[in-house]
Amino acid sequence: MSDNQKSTKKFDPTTTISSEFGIFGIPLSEAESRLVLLPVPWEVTTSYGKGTSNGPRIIREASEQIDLFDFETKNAYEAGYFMREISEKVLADSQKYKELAQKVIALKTEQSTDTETITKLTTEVNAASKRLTEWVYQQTQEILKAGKLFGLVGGDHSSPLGAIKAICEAHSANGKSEVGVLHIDAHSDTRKAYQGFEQSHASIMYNVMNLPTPPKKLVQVGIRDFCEEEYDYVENHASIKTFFDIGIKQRLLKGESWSSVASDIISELPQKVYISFDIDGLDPRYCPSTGTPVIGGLSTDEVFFLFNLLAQSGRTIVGFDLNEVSSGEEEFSEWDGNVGARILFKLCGWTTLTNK
Ligand SMILES: [Mn+2]
Repeated sequence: MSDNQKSTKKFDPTTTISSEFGIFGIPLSEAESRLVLLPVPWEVTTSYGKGTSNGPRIIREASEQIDLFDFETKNAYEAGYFMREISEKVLADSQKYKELAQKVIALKTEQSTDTETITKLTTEVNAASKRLTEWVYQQTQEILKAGKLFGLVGGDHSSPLGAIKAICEAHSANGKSEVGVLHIDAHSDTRKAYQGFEQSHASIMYNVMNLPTPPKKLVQVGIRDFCEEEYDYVENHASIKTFFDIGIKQRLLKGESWSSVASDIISELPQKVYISFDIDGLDPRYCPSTGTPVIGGLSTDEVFFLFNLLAQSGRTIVGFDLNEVSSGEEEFSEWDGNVGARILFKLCGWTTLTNK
């Protein structure tokens, strides 16, 4: 590369990368960056396992080891990716209301007759979740209004509801959203409420489909853990197409290619796509500390192939979230953070490239 070409870059990754800089070691401010990441360290309604509120922190720490040049997305990072500060207030509220939610779960498990306490605590947790969703909604609107591309790093899977709301509204005509949600997950997440919590991680896609301006389409991939009510809901909803994990595996095991399956997935999506990526959609070997791991699932190769094909199809990624990356009981899990950071980097790259 000539000196002339180099000087057009916003920064030189070979000389300026340092851990004192931002996510992926990119030394740019929010104003200088094309894409802004909103960390949401929230895990109030997680039912099993903990540590998802550490997701943004462990991903950020692991992100420093990633080589910026990428075989698929090349120099997309030069546009700049910036992660906002992890909010201490959100983290403190998450801890506070998670304790209340745990009390509710414990009382219900022991079949307590103290319905007054259960109702009171449940109401408090639901109100806290609503405030979080409103905060995420406002933050997302602010980032979009500044002309930035948007990504969210959770937190449990309830954390992006406000972001999906803002993005569906931002891309709508006559009150109808043009956005399709590509939802990668082990779980359908279409419960009306879970354990009494209206904004549970297990209800995110039910809540998304019941927004005032819902997405045009919901395409679920890798789903392998759901109840009968959820099965009936997705199978009978005109705007939902679910690629169950077992259905995908049957096709692959009979000799069909992933390329063919991935094409079918993409063909269900409209031009504008929001990706909601629950890390547990992957085989648990990629996310051993996630709260609700389920056998089966996708490989990172399959997911990266799907992203690439989505971009090649000419569709635009209008935003994304990555959620349920967890440290488990520990403060840090290098492997979970490492996989999360690599997926986040691909999401940032393809979002940037599909918005040129
Ligand atoms: Mn989920």
